[in-house]
Amino acid sequence: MFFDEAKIYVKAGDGGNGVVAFRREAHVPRGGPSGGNGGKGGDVFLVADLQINTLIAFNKQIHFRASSGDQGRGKNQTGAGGEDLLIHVPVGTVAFEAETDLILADLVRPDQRVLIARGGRGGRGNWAFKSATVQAPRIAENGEPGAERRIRLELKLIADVGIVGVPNAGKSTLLSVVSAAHPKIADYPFTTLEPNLGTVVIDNRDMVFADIPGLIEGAHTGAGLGHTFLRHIERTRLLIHLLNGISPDPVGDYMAINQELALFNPTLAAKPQIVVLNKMDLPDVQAAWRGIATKLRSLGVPEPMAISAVSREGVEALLRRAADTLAELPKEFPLPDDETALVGYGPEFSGRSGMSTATDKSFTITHDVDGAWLVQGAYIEKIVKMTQWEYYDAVMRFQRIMQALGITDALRAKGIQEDDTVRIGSKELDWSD
Ligand SMILES: Nc1nc2c(ncn2[C@@H]2O[C@H](COP(=O)(O)OP(=O)(O)OP(=O)(O)O)[C@@H](O)[C@H]2O)c(=O)[nH]1
Ligand SMILES: [Mg+2]
Repeated sequence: MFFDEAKIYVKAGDGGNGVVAFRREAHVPRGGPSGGNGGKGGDVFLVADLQINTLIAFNKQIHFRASSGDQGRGKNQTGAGGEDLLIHVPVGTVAFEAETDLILADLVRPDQRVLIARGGRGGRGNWAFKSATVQAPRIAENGEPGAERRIRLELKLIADVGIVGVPNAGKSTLLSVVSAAHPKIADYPFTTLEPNLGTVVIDNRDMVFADIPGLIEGAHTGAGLGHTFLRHIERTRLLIHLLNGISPDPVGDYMAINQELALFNPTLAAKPQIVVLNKMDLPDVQAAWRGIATKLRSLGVPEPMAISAVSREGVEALLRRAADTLAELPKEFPLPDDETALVGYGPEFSGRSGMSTATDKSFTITHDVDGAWLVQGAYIEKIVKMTQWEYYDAVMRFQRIMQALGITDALRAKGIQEDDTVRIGSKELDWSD
């Protein structure tokens, strides 16, 4: 089994709590505030690792948590930061946010690192709350919770050229004669159960070939093995469409496979193809070649080729043509410049809540089952977690934030009464004007 999909849960470290402390100095009855900030929570990264070939490890472990920051200390010392967590994945892994299916990271380069969940910042200690008017603040913040999210990992092979065709066309045989790969070869269909990769060198140019399991009609709906693997071809820049010379109808096969590619994903059908008839060492195939070539040309194939993977006749010309074609094609996957690129490339990711911590200040007000007021919103729920309720100043600050976000007015507008219960996240408050 080729493990090319996995779902994981990641949680970045929470920030450490800030503390309330005061300097004690001889002869000074009460020193200034000295409570330090909490340390930052550890981040979670995905790292592309050449040593790993499949996502099989994520069958066993699916929860990943980075460690939290330490709490602040007296003498205005910041707590130690939590350790970052590196999750090693194969090169070629694409990470999606499970809920939205948005691409978070496309790990195409060895050792590429992508931040997928940011650790919470440390809560501020009372030293940080000192101001001209507040000389001895009795307030500190809890650490900000680390981001958490569910992620779907998908492994897509990274190859320049995909060899596609019906079962038994000789795809694995071709790979075995042009590269050092040793795929299994046999004259029954679906010999190849997982894609095989091989590096091919011609005229000092190298390219990576992928031999894909045989495709049959209905592949796009899951028939045969094909559909699991069709997505791997999405990343190739060129296809070698290999026809089985001894098939009763190689041209019919050719059309059927193209149909499957198009039905799976139109961009697959639009990929450039080199169409090649295989098994030319057999007299019957040689006899049929002219007619097949004519039909292919009439279907719009510019220069159909013929080879024998076994005798290697025509193989070198095929490789040369593949290398020439690749040289003309744009490199399809632009890479981020920065090795430690942040999650996602597009503007749709900036400020997404799963990635960093909650920034969305919108809220809703409903009634909970027991009639209590229920205020929900990512940002205010985060503030609840970061408030140290035992300090009066902290409670006052929380109320100012409620006011600033418009939650207080919204509750009044909805008719909240003295002593009503308001629930926000894990906190219950008694309303009082
Ligand atoms: N005569 C002849 N036989 C070939 C040639 N290429 C492959 N074969 C034979 O065709 C059969 C299928 O070859 P494979 O390379 O396993 O075919 P495949 O396309 O990888 O097949 P699947 O993995 O099942 O999709 C084997 O018996 C090969 O020996 C060729 O050029 N000439
Ligand atoms: Mg094969």
